Amino acid sequence: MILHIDMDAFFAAVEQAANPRLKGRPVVVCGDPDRRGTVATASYEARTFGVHSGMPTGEARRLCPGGVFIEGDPEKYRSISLYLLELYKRLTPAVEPFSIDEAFLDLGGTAYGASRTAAELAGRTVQRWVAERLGLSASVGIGPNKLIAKMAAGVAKPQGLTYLDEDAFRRRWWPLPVAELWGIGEQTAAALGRLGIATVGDLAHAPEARLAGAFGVNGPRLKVAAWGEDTTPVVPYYEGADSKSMGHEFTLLTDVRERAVLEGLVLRLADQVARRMRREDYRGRIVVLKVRYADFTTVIRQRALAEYVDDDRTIYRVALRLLRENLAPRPVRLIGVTCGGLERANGVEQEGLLVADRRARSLLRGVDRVRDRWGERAVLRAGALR
Ligand code: TTP
Ligand code: MG
Repeated sequence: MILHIDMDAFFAAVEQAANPRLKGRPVVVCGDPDRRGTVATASYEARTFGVHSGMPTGEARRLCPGGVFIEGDPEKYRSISLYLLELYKRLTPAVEPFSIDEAFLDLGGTAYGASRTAAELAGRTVQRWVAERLGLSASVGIGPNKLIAKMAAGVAKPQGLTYLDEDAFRRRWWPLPVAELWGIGEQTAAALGRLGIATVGDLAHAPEARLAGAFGVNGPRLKVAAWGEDTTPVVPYYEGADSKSMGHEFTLLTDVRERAVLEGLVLRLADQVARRMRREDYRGRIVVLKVRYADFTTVIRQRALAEYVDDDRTIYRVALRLLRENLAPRPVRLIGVTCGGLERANGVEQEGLLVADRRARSLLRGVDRVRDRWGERAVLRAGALR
């Protein structure tokens, strides 16, 4: 029994809780309200005017001239996010932070995991705590795995509490466009459309070989998701630090706030970590990003993967996402990438790889050979040169 908790209109709700005069009013939280920038989030009152995350602030002002525009305060939202995790830990130690306002809880092994009723009680309890202590509202999804719990949380927002089993998941999503499935972006949806796969149900019944031909190893995985199946575990945030891990970090000569530079560094660090894992014959499934700001506050964020990896691209992609989700617009003095949850690869290449992956593997082997012979800097990805 997995719970997914997603705060409603998080940044805007925090502002409304802090200032009662904003309750019930359209509130728009953005970067700098006077300059060009985008909307971080809008209260549900502002959403009725069509305002949404990612929209240019100027457009939001036109749609909602009576709105209250507030400059966001990331430090404040992060500290509330940490407080929320502490609340969740009262239900189970197995709490995996997923984003600034989302977390997965594994209720297995607690009394709350015993039945649907018990899990719903846990969900309502969290909602009550969040309301009483912070004046915020949360939506809760409950399901047999992370995928279903995550998607259930979005069913009835705000203040929703939704339980779905696999059958209910299929009944609800099979008629809907594939883009509604968690993890399917615009490009994947378009590529599926070209294969004649329009709905989640189409995807569930698509021939595996066709999907593999178009998407490599990810093809069959998409199909599994369409059935509401997901075996990725909830990884408590304290794990990964304890289990074996390999990481590299880099202290900058001068404090840096340019994203492109930081992203280039993340690529280089991911490359170093992956290279060392291959050399020492390890694979890992937890990617950890560490950022230390010029004022020495340090942020550590991690994400668990569905499978064990040892390639720089996967580690980079995950670390980059963590960076983009968590980086505050402040100068950075140190950045680090670690891969945790390591296990021995035992020299075995991953099985069942399709053509695209086999080519990527042989590229990696080639790079490793060049470096063994000519040194670590003999070949680099272009992005790491920034
Ligand atoms: P979300 O959970 O996606 O959105 P939300 O909590 O505001 O609203 P909902 O009720 O639909 O869950 O994101 C959480 C916070 O992350 C959000 O309050 C602001 C921030 N955010 C951005 O800064 N930019 C973005 O593009 C998005 C999507 C979110
Ligand atoms: Mg939210």
